[in-house]
Amino acid sequence: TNQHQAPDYDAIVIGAGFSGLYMLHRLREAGYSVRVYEAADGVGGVWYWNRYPGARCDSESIYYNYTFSEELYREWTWSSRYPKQSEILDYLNFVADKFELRTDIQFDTKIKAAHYDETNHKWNIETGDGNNVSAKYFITGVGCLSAANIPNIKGKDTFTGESYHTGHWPHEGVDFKGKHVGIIGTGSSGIQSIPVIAKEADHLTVFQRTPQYSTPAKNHPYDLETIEYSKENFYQIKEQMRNSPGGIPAEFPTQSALENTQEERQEVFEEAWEKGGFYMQNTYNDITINEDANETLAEFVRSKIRETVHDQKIAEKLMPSYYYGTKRPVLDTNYFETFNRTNVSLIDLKNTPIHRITEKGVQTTEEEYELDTLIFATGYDAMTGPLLKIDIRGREGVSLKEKWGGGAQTKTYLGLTNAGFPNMFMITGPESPSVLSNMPVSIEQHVEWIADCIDYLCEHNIDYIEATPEAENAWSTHCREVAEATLFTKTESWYTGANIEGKPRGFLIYLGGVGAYREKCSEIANEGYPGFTMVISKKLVI
Ligand code: NA7
Repeated sequence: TNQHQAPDYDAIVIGAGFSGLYMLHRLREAGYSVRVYEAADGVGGVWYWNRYPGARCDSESIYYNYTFSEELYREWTWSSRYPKQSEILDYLNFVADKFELRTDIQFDTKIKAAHYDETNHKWNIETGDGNNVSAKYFITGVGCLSAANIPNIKGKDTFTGESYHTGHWPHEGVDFKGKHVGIIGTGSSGIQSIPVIAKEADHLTVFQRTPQYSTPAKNHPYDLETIEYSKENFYQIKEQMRNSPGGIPAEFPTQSALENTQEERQEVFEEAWEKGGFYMQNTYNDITINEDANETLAEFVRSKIRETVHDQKIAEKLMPSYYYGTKRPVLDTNYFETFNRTNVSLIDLKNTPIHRITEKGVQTTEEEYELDTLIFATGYDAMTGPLLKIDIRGREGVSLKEKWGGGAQTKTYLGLTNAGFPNMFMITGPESPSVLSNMPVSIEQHVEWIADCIDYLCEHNIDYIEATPEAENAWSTHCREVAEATLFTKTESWYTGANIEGKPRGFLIYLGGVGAYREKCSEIANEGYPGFTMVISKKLVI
């Protein structure tokens, strides 16, 4: 062979997190040649990068794992209800070892560009180290929350102390002892890390822009019965997760909050509060669609904040007013309690916004706060961010960025494919339900759908498959209609793009639920892929 010719694979996958690992396994088992590229030096994706103190998943452990192999499910035992970052990372390393995945993963390698070559029906891919490879299928497993956002605050590079983003935490950890620490942001990352850092630091200053309806995780070590039950009931749990709205086996409530009296609601909310986790939002069927129903739960959580925080002036600042659940719900361990500590202060940025970052710390419109360490828990350019960081070009050299109008006209077919981008598939793409579901369950469904589609194309000698603009328009419209029937679109959040300065607004998550989405995707596959164009080249296939 010509040694200058770029290596050629059946499929190239970006990312070695939950998505990329299973995609590799699934395609390799079916006999395809696959190459995975990963920017980090190990597997794990978000669980490789998010090593901030207190980092945990808020899906329950026994559901936050793969279910494609019963053997794998039985071999791994989780230690507690909510898995901590290092345990999930251990799990993904265990998976990579068990299925010998590392041999087909190239670590420490970013993908710079992926361009579709219409003549050869190939994707030409350029890696960060300047190498070129090609593949028939191009699959992204880049995650939804992997493009870190450090807001463009005036003077942000002048700070002379240590500074970190929660999603790029140093592997050796950070020592807070004797330090004055500041943290900007009170999303999941901020709220998980604040109680842990407060215990260690000399002083912690929390810069809060929007307060949160955080509710207790009630994390605890698993008892043997729970573990045994989950292993014995593997198939039942798997089925329940796959067909549920959120990817976890939960009963969907059938009652409206407004059908109950105040006393009855109080009892229901108290019970859910005691169970912890996401039980709160699963109390009534109209929490995220009816303003009055929503307010009953919002007020319940505010009353808990009032009870927990001793200083009522601080409690007041910690009370949210947006619709409950329309920003990503947060689970915590002792978050509100932390504001009773004497070494923790809360700065309400709604009253006194950050004026600038200085050499010494953070200056609000009122005061300068001197810090040794400044933490950005400021979130991510969600969903489209990680994809638009790569120069992806489809037919006629049109980039994904141009196609999506910089994000303003993001449209996909099923969140899996794009018109104009033949043989490209997105795992957990925009307009799929993934980021608002138990991720591994959504990921498995995407991976299996993509692998089945590739099998179909090969069996039928099809050169390429591509979503039609009509099918894409219909799916996008459907996504928006489902979202607009809820309260989600009425709140500024990373769901709508509002957290990123200059990012166009849109609602890029399918809210119809995991089970309904699976059915829709399966129906399309079973009917021979309506909504797609499939092209067989005229050359004779012997
Ligand atoms: P989030 O949930 O996006 O939280 C980011 C936080 O940072 C949030 O409180 C923001 O306030 C705040 N923020 C962002 N930009 C600024 C500026 N410029 N000034 C002050 N405060 C700011 O990210 P996380 O990492 O916590 O969680 C990400 C997801 O990971 C989480 O939802 C789970 O799905 C897992 P805002 O609310 O925008 O006013």
